[in-house]
Amino acid sequence: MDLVQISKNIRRSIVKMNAKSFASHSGTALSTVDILSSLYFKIMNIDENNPQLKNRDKFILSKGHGSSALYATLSEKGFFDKKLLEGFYIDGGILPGHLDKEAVPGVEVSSGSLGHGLSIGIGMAIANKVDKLDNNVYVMCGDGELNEGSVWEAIMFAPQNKLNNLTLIVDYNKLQGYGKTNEVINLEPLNEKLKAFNWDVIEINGHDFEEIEKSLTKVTNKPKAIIAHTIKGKGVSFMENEFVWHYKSPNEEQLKQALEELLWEIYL
Ligand SMILES: Cc1ncc(C[n+]2csc(CCOP(=O)(O)OP(=O)(O)O)c2C)c(N)n1
Repeated sequence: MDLVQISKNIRRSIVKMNAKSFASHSGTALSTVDILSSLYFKIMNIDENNPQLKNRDKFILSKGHGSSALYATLSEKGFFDKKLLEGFYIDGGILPGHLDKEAVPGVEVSSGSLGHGLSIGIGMAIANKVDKLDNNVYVMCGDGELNEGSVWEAIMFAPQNKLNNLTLIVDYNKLQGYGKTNEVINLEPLNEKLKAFNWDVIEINGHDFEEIEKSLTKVTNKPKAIIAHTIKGKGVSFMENEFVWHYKSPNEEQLKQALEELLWEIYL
């Protein structure tokens, strides 16, 4: 399994989807891709032919405005026909702009209103313990999303309940909707804060497949937080670290350039 190639395919789908529907959030989606491909193609116990499998691992994209990334990953994995991606965020299409768990198989939680995914993931992790299932729950939040107080309630709650089957992944791309995260509300020192709340904390490069896999498979006796340093817009040169790609969608020429780069770019 070639995670580099899979991630490129997912990125190509993302830019095509967002160009076709004139949608925002290309940068948001692109920063998550290498973690999503690792989870869905290497780490998680899931079955695309049986999405409701009882003993499955679950992933929640709490930053639901990055929906194009999860839809593209699920279709790449075979949960549904890639043709459906063409109906992303347009009238008559079945894939809404923010994540909708009723739209297609494989989306575990509807999201888009920030700050709720971790609490929902905690509920799932507790349910697994009650049902004596040893499955894991993974929740990805944006760094800006950590400005939401509800996330910190969940961060307090999980260790109290010894949820070693829960992983929080912070997609730390350093940008959010209205500027740089450290200028809006600085999260630092994030590692120490999460440790103080009694989480097992690992810091990684969120585009390095080895580091991603090592962090996701590390066994802990507490809830685990992975601080993944990522690049907003990763993989498309003119989108990388450019705040404006939170909002803009690629025009025809930009789409062409993005697709060329994603085909030929020498990765990492
Ligand atoms: C409760 C709530 N408040 C505000 C918004 C508007 N909003 C959409 S995206 C965004 C910024 C999110 O930044 P971050 O979590 O860092 O995600 P990124 O796009 O950088 O990956 C905001 C404030 C929202 N979706 N939900």
